[in-house]
Amino acid sequence: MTTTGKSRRKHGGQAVKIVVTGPFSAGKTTLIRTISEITVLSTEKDISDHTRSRKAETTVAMDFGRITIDRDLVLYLFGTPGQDRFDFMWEILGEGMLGYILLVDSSREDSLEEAVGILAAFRKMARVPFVVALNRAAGIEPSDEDRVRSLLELSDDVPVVPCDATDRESVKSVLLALLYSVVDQIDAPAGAGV
Ligand SMILES: Nc1nc2c(ncn2[C@@H]2O[C@H](COP(=O)(O)OP(=O)(O)OP(=O)(O)O)[C@@H](O)[C@H]2O)c(=O)[nH]1
Ligand SMILES: [Mg+2]
Repeated sequence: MTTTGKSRRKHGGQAVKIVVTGPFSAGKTTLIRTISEITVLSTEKDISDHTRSRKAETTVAMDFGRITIDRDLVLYLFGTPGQDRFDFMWEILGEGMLGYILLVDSSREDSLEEAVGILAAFRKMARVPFVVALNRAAGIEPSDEDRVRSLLELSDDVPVVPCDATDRESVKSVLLALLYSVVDQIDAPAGAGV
């Protein structure tokens, strides 16, 4: 990968790096497994602390998957750990990304609160386009989106989209929202939307 997040592939298409980040247990590993056309390389380890009551395993380094959009564009998906004791991985995985998905578990208030700090770290790391995906979003009201926008201090051009990380079409639409944002940013004045 180059620092622009793009690299030439042998047959002339582009390979780009997309990062999926977000709080503990938001659904990042699930999202990548749902969409990847290759078996996802995951680094999940048993949880030994109090968060074990929520699930048995957590990502400790990364998830890695791939999706071919067409012969000219292949996305490499990198999922981050959600627990902040592994936050040193965020910067490593963020290197050279074209954009990122901030995935939040919209059924849990603390997920949104954790997302604030993660987004601050990512914004500091790279001024690249991102989308906020609200996982488990069934029943989300327009007022909930306003609350997310205000808490995360999002400008209007940052998409906030519902997501079901277990559903391929839903994950596709999240990725498309990000790709449209990337295209919009290419057309927009420097610095807009990030
Ligand atoms: N119903 C439902 N369950 C989901 C969805 N996404 C994830 N889950 C479940 O939620 C739990 C956490 O999902 P993970 O994909 O491990 O979450 P993660 O963000 O990778 O978690 P960490 O790596 O520990 O931060 C798992 O038991 C998933 O099966 C979803 O969209 N709908
Ligand atoms: Mg994970």
